[in-house]
Amino acid sequence: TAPPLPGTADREMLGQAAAQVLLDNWTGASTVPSTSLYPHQWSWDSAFVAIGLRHLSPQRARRELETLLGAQWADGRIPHIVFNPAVSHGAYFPSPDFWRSSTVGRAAGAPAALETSGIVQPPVHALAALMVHRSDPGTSRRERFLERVRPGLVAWHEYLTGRRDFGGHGLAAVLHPWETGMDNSPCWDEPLSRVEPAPAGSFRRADLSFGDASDRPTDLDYGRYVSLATQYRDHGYRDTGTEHSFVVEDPGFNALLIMSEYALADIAEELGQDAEPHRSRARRLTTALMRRLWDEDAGLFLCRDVRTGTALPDKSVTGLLPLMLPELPERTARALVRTMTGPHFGLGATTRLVPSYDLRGRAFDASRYWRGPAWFNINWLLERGLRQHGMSDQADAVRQAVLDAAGASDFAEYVDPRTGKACGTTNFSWTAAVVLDLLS
Ligand code: 9WN
Repeated sequence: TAPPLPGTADREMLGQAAAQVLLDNWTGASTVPSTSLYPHQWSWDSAFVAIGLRHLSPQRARRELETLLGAQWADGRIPHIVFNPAVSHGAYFPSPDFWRSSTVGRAAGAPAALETSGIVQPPVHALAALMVHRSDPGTSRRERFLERVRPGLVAWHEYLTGRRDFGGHGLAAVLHPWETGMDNSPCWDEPLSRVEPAPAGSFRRADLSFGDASDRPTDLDYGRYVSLATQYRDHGYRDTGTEHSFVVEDPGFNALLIMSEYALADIAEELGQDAEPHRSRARRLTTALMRRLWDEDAGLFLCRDVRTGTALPDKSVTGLLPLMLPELPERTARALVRTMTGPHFGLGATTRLVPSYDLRGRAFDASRYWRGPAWFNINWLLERGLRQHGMSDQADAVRQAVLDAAGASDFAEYVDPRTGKACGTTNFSWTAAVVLDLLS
């Protein structure tokens, strides 16, 4: 049965307001996550944006993804930021003069003609490309959209499952907390504690000009982020032949890779090519995820520190994201739902949106970024996960909560999971994008 949604008028107003956010944040070739805090193109943001934008303009959604792929490096990596040359360097830190992709990154295959960061973000792109194609298959076929994006997406997955398999068990590893998209998750506290922070005076945080410092990562976190990025850059962004200080297998990152690998299978099929290699890789990755990161006692997937070979005990929402996987054992899916609705994440009891971190965890903080607040893209993914495993009542409730909280918070970047209070910036692109998708 259809879930109750806001009345038609509310629905229409919410949809119009969400559309306005995406129109305002469009730069002509792509969308910024926020005109103030994040004035460039971000990798996984663009994938979520394209998923929402396809309901407004499939043509813009295709463009969004193609602009991002236009900044892909020759080694297959899709950089986490593509810088807009028209924006001043002072507007965001770290800026192009920190990353130096077009000079230092050349040996690793960075483009010469534009500036990017040198690290990556979660691979939501093939999933987004497939969804964008399906929203307007006629024009997409005429424009050969899938033919054009497929080689880049395949190279991206080759990079992640090849050079980034630092653990040697088939999973992609990340080299920086920014690569997980969940920058200051408490899961990274322990591996980060071994990283010598860059001195406080050696960089200037632009983010603090736009937001409340208590909603953002700390200066100590930033010192370590800068130090890790500097090390990677000073090694020419090489993955091999150098020691990395932070190497982590993240279940959410890998679950998105698997979802995107299934999407590559569907894309191959659509193009009359062999889908089986993608399906079998998705299955192999699912098996590796189960073997390496599932924790029966914790009732969710845990991150793994590849350097020490140990599981990181904090319970983060990243460990619930594999719920999306179609070939996850049903027993595991049921355990994840129990964890999500139990005291650690409180869904349906103390929270209507899934928080980013354990409500009972040692580091829970209801307003600080990825240490507790609920994020809209993550709840959109979990809504799909619940539906995937037949939990349509819970999925409907999450959908309704996303719509309510996004509308009431002016499309906040994230919200206090217990009160819905807006945190971070507002008019945030992926919040508007997932609203458009859930309304359609
Ligand atoms: C660093 C753009 C990005 C998101 C990340 C979120 C935040 C950047 C920052 O903003 O990270 O990449 O400056 O804090 O953590 O998930 O992609 O919205």
